[in-house]
Amino acid sequence: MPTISQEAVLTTYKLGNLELPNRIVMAPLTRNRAAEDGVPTSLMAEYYAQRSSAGLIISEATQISAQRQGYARTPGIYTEAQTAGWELVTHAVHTCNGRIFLQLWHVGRISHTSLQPGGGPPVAPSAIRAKAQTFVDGGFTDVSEPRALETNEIQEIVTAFATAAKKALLAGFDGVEVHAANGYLIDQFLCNGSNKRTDEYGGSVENRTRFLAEVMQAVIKEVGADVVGVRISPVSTANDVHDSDAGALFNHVVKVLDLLKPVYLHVIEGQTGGPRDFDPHFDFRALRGKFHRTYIGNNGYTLAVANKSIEDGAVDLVAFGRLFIANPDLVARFREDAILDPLDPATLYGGGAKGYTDYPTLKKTLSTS
Ligand code: 8OZ
Repeated sequence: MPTISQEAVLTTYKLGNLELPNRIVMAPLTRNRAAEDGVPTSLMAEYYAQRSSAGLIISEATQISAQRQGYARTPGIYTEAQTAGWELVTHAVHTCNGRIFLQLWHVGRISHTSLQPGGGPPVAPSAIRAKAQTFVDGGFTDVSEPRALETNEIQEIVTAFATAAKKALLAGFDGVEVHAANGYLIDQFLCNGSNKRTDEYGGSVENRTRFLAEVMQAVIKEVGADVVGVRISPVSTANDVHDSDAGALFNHVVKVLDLLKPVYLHVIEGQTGGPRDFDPHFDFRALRGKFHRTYIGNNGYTLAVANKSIEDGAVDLVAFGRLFIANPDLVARFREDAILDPLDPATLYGGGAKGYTDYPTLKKTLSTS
């Protein structure tokens, strides 16, 4: 019998028109196992299907065009071959009664000339190189110096997000998540450490939020608000992004998002991949109160913290990242209050089935021990 403390995450939830069997979300996780040309593989379909007992799966970050790639072997959603590859994934997840959103990604300045079409510089709000690394040809390397986008290039990127959303739904995804977190292009526009523009996309908090608002508006217009979520990371400095007043910035961001009514707001509550304790001056509870649709909390949640946060009304759903890597049956393990397996850091990024589809389920572990 589950104890009281296990119950909240295991209750059902209505997300837009989707009935989620539990409140456990698989967070987006970059694993660098797509084919060379960004085509999702049958191994990826197996990996996601293994995790389909999650209330909702959010796919790994997926580039919306060739210019938007930042790392080797990450998938795309702009060629027919990529769409066909994703169909294998959505079909496998749906066959196992799961639900999956695709995360739409433009890396901006977090890229390397060797990954850019024609070997040119990556693009960014301003020509400021990040103190960050990317993964190319089996190794890590410093990111390249970007060039600043011309004002008249921005609409084409907004449109590319909407086109990618449409392709995602055609490939069978249940919805899309706009990646506005972790120091990638949208976050680079939001934060004044990386955005020094003097046009209508830079300067005031309102101007820096304009690009995100236009992307959300375009994507929602294309596929409908009930199938569009968005992820933000208000205090994370991942990929060298920072703002001099994150409180004022993200209060405005969430106010704007609330008006646009995406189906959920997904928040990394602290440093990405870091511990749950965050800057005490940032009030995530207050942020949550400003958004009136579904709130997904993420970052270092344990089962106990997840249950308490749901019971307290601090979150509706909880996204788990690292725990889903080594525990494909995380939902069953939570139900049983079972042991959780540790992940192998050596096989996180790149490679094949090892450290990807070979983590055992609890049932398998028990039957072979
Ligand atoms: C880890 C390695 C590469 C990319 C993110 C898409 O942080 C990522 C990512 C994570 O959002």
